[in-house]
Amino acid sequence: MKKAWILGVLLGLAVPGWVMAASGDDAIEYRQGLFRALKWNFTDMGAMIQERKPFDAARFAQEADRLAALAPMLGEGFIKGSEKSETVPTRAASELWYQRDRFDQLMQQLEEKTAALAEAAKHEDRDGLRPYFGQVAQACKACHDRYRERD
Ligand code: ASC
Repeated sequence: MKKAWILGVLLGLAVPGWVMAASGDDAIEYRQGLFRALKWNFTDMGAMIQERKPFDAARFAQEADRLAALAPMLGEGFIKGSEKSETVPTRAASELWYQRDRFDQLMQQLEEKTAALAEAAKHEDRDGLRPYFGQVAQACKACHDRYRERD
């Protein structure tokens, strides 16, 4: 019995950091990673929509799928304890935390608009996709205007 207890303690000490609950810093890094992935894909789509590069329907559809997959993950990264950090800079505005319902509504909008864009990308051409793309851009901006601090 004693042996088992000692083994448990030893194993407990050996548990690496990632098995433990996520910290506020982890949450900030997680959501920033998602925002960067969104931006990477959205920027490429924007270049196609604005005719700065040739329209590639398969690629556009793949990128639209990625936006639709990433958008519902964002909210998870805004957990209690991740409001501010000593070590990881965040531009999440203080209003976000006491207007959480409004913030969640805007996140919901982003989910809906990215899903609509991904659906449209299955059959629309560039001109047909432009309004759907514009609605995603508006959803990004609506939230940034309220809940992202200025640079
Ligand atoms: C981007 C980017 C944003 C959005 C926003 C859309 O490429 O970095 O924050 O698009 O400008 O309105």
